Amino acid sequence: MKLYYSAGSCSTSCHIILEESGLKYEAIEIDWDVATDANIEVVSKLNPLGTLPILVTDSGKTLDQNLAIHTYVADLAPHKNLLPVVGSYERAQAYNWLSFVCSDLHKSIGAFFGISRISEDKNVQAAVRKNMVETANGYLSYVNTQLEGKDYLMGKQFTPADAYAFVVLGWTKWVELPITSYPNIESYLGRVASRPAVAAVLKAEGLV
Ligand SMILES: N[C@@H](CCC(=O)N[C@@H](CS)C(=O)NCC(=O)O)C(=O)O
Repeated sequence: MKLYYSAGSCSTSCHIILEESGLKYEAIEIDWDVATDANIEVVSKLNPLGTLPILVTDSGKTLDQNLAIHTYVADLAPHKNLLPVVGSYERAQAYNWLSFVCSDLHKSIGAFFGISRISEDKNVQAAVRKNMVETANGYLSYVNTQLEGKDYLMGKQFTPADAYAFVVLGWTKWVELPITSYPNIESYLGRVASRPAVAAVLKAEGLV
């Protein structure tokens, strides 16, 4: 399998789950900071949406959505228990978390990166940011409460939602969104970062 990723973006979470799975894979970096025509061509050939992650399976088929890549990889390594058994309530709960991270958390915190594209007017940007901060804090407060007394979002089991939440919550420092009033999130980020597979990916992507 091949994973196309850009360092520190949501695709890092797929990199983490591949590493956690113990499966053989190749990680190929696309550096958007030096987005060359060649980079853009590679990505858009594989995914007309032009976004990462992109997973190319051993038979040459592609997946380009985080949720699909996470569940596909987890199911290829059932002995790693990255997802609860099919048909269980816990399996649905793991999807519930994954969907929350994908549709709510990612979109609210990721939106900060695009503020300057909304308007060049600094007053408009400030007003937009104020609104985004309120929305993001609502989600951060929810996650903080949900993590009370737990190691991971599902409790004891580390699942793809944790890999994804870890990456997205990590963006808060890049977009200057303080999380000091969310102690459960802070300790969670430390716990996830200390997993060997996560530490290996952060190193491989040059993030530590
Ligand atoms: N719907 C996709 C979204 C993926 C996504 O937003 N990728 C971002 C990185 S975090 C990206 O490639 N952005 C580049 C761009 O939009 O130009 C998913 O859930 O996987």
